[in-house]
Amino acid sequence: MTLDTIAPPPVAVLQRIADRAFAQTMAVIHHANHRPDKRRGDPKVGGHPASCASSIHLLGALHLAVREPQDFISCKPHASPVDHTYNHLMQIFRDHAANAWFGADEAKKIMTRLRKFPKAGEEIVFQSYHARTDPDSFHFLPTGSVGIPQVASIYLALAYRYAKDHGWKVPENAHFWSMMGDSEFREGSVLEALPDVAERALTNCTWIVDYNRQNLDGTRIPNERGLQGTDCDRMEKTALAHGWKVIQVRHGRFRDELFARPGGASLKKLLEGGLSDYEFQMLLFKGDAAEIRRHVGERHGDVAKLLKSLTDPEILRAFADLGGHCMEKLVATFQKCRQDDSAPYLVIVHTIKGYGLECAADPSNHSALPSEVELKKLLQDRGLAFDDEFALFPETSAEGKYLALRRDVFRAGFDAHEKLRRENRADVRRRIEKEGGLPEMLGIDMSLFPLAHTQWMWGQIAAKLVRIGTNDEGGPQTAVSAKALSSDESRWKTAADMVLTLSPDVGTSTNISPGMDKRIYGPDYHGALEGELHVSYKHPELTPQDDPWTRHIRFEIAEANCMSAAGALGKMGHYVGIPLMPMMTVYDFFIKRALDQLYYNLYWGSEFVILGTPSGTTLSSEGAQHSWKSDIQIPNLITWEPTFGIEMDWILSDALRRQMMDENDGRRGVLVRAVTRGVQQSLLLQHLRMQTRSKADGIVAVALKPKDGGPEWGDATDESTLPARSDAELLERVRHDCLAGGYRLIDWSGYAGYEPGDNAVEIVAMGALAPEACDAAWKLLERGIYANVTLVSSPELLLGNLGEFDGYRHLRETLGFTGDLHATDGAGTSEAGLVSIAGRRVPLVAVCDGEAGLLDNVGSIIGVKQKTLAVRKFSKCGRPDEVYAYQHLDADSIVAACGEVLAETSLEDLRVSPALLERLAGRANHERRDWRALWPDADAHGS
Ligand SMILES: Cc1ncc(C[n+]2csc(CCOP(=O)(O)OP(=O)(O)O)c2C)c(N)n1
Repeated sequence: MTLDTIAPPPVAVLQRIADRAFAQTMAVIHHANHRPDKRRGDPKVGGHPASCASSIHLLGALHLAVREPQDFISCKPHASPVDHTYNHLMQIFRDHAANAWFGADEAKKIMTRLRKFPKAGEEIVFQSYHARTDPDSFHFLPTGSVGIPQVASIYLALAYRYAKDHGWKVPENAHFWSMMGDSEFREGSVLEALPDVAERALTNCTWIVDYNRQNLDGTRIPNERGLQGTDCDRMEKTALAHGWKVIQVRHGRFRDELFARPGGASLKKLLEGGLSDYEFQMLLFKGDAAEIRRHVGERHGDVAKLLKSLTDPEILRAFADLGGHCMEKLVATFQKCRQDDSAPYLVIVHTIKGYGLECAADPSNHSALPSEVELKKLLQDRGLAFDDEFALFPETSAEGKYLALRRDVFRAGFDAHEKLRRENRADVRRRIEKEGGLPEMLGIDMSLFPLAHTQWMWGQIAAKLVRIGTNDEGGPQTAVSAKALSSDESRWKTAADMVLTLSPDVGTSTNISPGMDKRIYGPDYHGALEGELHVSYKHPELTPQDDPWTRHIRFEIAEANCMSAAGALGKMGHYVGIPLMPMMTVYDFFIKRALDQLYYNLYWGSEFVILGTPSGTTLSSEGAQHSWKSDIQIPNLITWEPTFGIEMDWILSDALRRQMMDENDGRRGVLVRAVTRGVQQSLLLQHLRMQTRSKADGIVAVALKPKDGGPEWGDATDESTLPARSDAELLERVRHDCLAGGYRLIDWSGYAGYEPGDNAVEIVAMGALAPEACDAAWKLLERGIYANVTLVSSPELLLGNLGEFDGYRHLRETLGFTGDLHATDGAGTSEAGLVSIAGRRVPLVAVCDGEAGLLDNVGSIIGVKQKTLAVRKFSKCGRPDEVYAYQHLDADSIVAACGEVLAETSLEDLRVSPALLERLAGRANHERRDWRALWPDADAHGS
């Protein structure tokens, strides 16, 4: 059974189904607000009946007649109960865990669980707004934050097209429907996306505005004089100017009838802009025919005549007869949008907020709830009992038969979709296995680049991935297509095929030009004039094409659009089994422009990489306005900040491997921050080789040569005379540590004279400030202070949400950060006979080019004194060293901070009672209540 074979039912059948859906939607909301376990002081529940009511018919037309299984829907958050109700009537609630459809009885119970916390036996609930966990989430985009899902939806259309143009199998004929409120249409994100849809020829997208002229705060009162028209006209003009086609569904059939009578044309004119929205709303709300006659008659004589010929109820009916409640017109309109693929469509559907409810058109109806009496009547009028309010239509009724057909089509569509998804995913795995599995790194050769920055390295990696991915696609010869693949490179083939880059107009300035050159993806609407006119320049050629060798999607300065696109492209693994890996490159400072979109992507479970570059005050020449970096901690996000080029390779290779192997649970979104300040790459191995654990086994204490600034320590061995393990071995160790969140770059343990608790301090640094931290360590050594330097590669893994999951194991165990009290000189006996031992912990200084919160909790995790140097004021233009000094992030400031924490780390006296000494010596046995028994798991992480 396919949709083509189902004859559309008479409109009356659709209308009756919508009618029942209306009453049941109200019942869903009623349940949410009348739970027996409600307690005084609980937050309000709500559920937005009026907002649902205005959408009931337009969503009905979509669900019952026009939508097909391969389509996607996004919906204004407050109408989600309407969708659930139609899906209930069609019986398409799915048990995701059991991989089965819920039966009618269970579905009825689920309908009572809107906004309920899942409990044993009642695990399946509905979130307030569409969520992935809902039993009817198939092809529904999550929502909550208005203005975002509809944008995600258009980029999902783009992702489908991209996958198809690149040879992947995607469902045919998908349409992307988004419904939104009229106030929502004012969101900047929506307006930002408007031009992109027609420009990218996404003609399978339809946006529907529920034009009810109200929002949360009340009746919307647009200034028609200022806008030179009503708000729906503004919307229409805006969309037309951006290449959309627009349909306004203004009038119902009764109005059409009146328009055909004498004076009807004037009535139509009056209802299409002759009244302000505010006037219309107030007259509608007042519901007084005499008032309408008077108000209209004063200004529109010919309409007055027509109104005079109508009875009072007819006048009221005419006023309320908006097209948004006419199933017939809505179905016809949406079908047209689906069939016409010459442009995206904006459909402005004129509706009444609270339609069919006592609160209709009431300015204060946004959160108004119908009383139990009203609900009972709504149910009763539709033949539903209050205690079986979610009853389905009888199977033998026209409605029941039609709904059963839709159910079968949707269930079969779901199964077919799942099958395709699984096959695609298996195909990707099979290809990767056949290629020999994924290597641990891409192996960028940096030997000719002793001074490199992480942004440069990103460019190298992007170019290599594009080269590998497009190697067998044919296409133009460019810098990235010249070389044949090595055997290791060939193992990346399928994974690299999934990679594409995108950027809001900062691709060339963030070093990814080679991958962009002649590889811009987009509708191929005019040829490359460079060739035709024989012009040449040192710049990537940017005319878009839809060929399989394209790999970059270019955006205007539209960070939010680009972020939404990254999210949508990164959902292809989940939806279609094609794990595209969008890598978005953006100035880190401007990520916050798209923070809500980033949050949405993560909530949605999308897989993507964001390269935030350049980042921090290290972008010193841009100074004052570009310099800040925030501590972004959102579930499902992992943040990285590499220092050395090789780390960028490890990190991106790991991210790509995890995505291909589906091993990125809890870290599907990857944010990597890079900089444009060159760092001597030799710093890494130079310091690694010095560590005692990098030397041959059995070395207990070594010393530095005096010329290196280290104090001479008796007959300890000069470290430079001791060979270190192989570079490959050292780098492999650091790779592991780097991918776990951080590694020790300078580590004095095992050095003669190193005495934690006395002359030792830990410096924890991140990214571009590594050279400053190293400088500070060497300066401190001249004063006899041993400062270890640890580089944080991922604040998230080491100290953030992901670190917290395993009790910061890497920090505590692998890197050995502890709050241990190290005994020093100064033991004694007090008058009370207590023996005292003095000790100190090793204090630490954290230093980061960004908000202090990025590294501010190391001390509290391990329990030692910490001072954090961070960006605490607006910056200035200058050289990096000048700006670092201004921000107190330079080596001298780090030295001073180390001195401060050492001074402030007080000598702690440990008073030991003779009784404890007795017990410790095993000479006394004393049963005591141990507090650990109260939290048996508290010690599990070594705390
Ligand atoms: C970004 C964002 N801002 C504010 C809200 C709170 N909010 C939810 S619905 C709403 C009003 C919606 O009005 P409109 O778009 O006209 O839809 P209606 O419910 O009136 O049909 C507001 C302010 C939100 N969910 N998301």
